[in-house]
Amino acid sequence: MKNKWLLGLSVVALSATFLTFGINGCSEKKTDAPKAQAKATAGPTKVVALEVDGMTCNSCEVALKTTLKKLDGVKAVEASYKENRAVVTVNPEKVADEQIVAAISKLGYTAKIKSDN
Ligand SMILES: [Cu+2]
Repeated sequence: MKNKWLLGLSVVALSATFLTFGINGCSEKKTDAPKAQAKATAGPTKVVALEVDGMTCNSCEVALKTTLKKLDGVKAVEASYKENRAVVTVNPEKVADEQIVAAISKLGYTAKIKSDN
């Protein structure tokens, strides 16, 4: 019967649609924990703790780390989207807290300094 054949065809088409929508680039899970950056840079060291809103996945953490590490004076960056925070180790003679906040804001996240020292 022709109707049965058509029904089978639409089931196949429907399955293909679900498969396509199942792929979501921003929800991928990686298991590697943030490693402490042991980059030896001369000069004084200061740790800046920030509250960061807007990160939703590992890609957001990577984007934040990559951007901040490009700043001169940033020695190490740790970020957690689950805890909405970032910890940045800097040379305070080279980079100001405000520059870190500004760089994070440029990415589209909201950053607030937790500790001032
Ligand atoms: Cu993301």
